[in-house]
Amino acid sequence: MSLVLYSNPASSNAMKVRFLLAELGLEYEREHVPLARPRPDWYVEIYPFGTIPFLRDGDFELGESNAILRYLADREGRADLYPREPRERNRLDPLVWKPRTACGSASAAGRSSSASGRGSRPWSCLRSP
Ligand SMILES: N[C@@H](CCC(=O)N[C@@H](CS)C(=O)NCC(=O)O)C(=O)O
Repeated sequence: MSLVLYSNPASSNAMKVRFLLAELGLEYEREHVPLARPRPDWYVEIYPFGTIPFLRDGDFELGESNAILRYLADREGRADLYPREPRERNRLDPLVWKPRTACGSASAAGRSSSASGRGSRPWSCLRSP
């Protein structure tokens, strides 16, 4: 099998990737990586950053959950999930990469939030661990 996901059931970052793999209907092998630090030598050898998840696709290797999501959507030609047109794509990117920054900067600037604790921006309630 060409796709191997290095993952842990407790990892929300790995879960995002598992959700997308399911949505895409892709079969893959799952390699368990313990959450405890330090990470096992065998894992650090293949992925020196040691974070979870990590993807192997044949001889191509990729870390960082958001990069993996983008790669898989592109690989499968799913422009409905990750657009190819630059303006559409870049309208989506901040939602993938920046929600934590948006929350943080709103609170750092002392701006008030609504009663629900959410800011005024639609993405300010999102989390990308
Ligand atoms: N930015 C990375 C974060 C990966 C990450 O922090 N993964 C967690 C598991 S969800 C982890 O490895 N945490 C344990 C640690 O860093 O020791 C990504 O999105 O893949």
